[in-house]
Amino acid sequence: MKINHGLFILGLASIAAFAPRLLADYPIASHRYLADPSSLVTKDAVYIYCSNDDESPVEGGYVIPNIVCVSSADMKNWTDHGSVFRASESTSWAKKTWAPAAIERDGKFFLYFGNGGADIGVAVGPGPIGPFTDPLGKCLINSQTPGVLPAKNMWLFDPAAYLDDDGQAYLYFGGNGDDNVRVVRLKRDMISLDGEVMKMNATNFFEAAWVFKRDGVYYFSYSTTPKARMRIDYQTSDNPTNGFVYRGAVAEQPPINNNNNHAAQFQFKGRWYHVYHNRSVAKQAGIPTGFRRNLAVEEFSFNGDGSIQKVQYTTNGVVPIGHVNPFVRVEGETFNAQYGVKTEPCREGGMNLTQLDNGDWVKVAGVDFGVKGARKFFARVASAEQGGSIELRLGSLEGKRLGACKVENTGGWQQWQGVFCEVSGATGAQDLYLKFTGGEKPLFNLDYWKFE
Ligand code: FUB
Repeated sequence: MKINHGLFILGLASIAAFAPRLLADYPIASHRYLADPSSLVTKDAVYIYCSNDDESPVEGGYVIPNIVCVSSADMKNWTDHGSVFRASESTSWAKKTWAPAAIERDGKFFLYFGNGGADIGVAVGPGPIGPFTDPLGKCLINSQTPGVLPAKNMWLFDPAAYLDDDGQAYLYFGGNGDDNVRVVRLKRDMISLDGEVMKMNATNFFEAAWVFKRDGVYYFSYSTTPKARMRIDYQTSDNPTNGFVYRGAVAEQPPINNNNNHAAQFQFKGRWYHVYHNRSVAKQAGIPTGFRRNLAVEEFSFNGDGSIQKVQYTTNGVVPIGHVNPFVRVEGETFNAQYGVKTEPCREGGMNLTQLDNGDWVKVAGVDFGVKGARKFFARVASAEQGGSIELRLGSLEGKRLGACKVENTGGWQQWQGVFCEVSGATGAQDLYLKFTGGEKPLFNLDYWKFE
């Protein structure tokens, strides 16, 4: 079933009374089901690592066999990097990759994940989107790891990695009980433990451990128990492994969730964000929402005493903190909102848009055409069917038409060719809509586009 998030976001007055509250940037990466977000901030982008709910049965539990990464440079448009680590292909011991967390050290990127709630693994790669491999051939932490036990009904999952200013790295994890928080020092190689696992606790601790530091203070955030309404609460300390004091809520249970809650807070280009999951996409699709979560993001700030001003779930989302340059290659799988599209690995590298039918579209927010504007549009496309057109519009699906680019059969869904068309009328910063039109059959795939 195709879900119209754009119309959802733009608002359908007639159904608004019955629809969930209409929120922008809510969801992000709305074309797929992703959960348990954690962040890794680089100079130019934030990478969000997620449990892949697309690959769990709709009503069969959290299978989650792989980790998906999405990234953004402007907090409005998100690029789908697809699956970056699949347990069955890259390990001999894990089947699941729940709630991953990533960290960079010495030019390498490390991904920690729960093999369900049983043990925790680590993968390593040369860049934020991998390729990631299993350096140990076994888990990093299980219940036999010194210091993990004794524990009552502990879930051994939800790792959060933190690299301190003094060069010491820590891994936090655990679940299901106030006394079930654990932390361990990591050696510089990031794939071996430095000493025993240490015990921590947190009031109403359920899951979703996350750590960041601000002004010398360590913030430990987590999901509270169902009894405590599965909020994201936090505690702070001036020490990374002990002395934490409960400080209250970072965020209440998100709208359209009513189930487990998982979030991360991060600073990017001077602003603080809270990325989380809820169940708005599944709800709108009318499917069971339990195992089909989606991503969303809000901005938040701090009080003068360092306490967190509780996240407000807004109706207009986060503000853009950058523009898209249309005169360099822009990936098809980079967008702010969409209708009907899917992504898949592209034979030429990265991902491409696929399953484009007549009427499907993507919106790319804040495309800056400058004063001179654009005269030509280029797209890299492939089609095993009749092709179609890419119609370019500004501001809305019915907004100013810049031109349309014809796509023909290229001989296969991964047989890529470039197409050009003349365009006019685009200057300044605008929301760009790529509307895919044609006949009844699937039209074509789109790898990337750019203007000249
Ligand atoms: O996605 C599987 C589990 O659900 C995570 O590990 C928990 O944090 C909860 O979100």
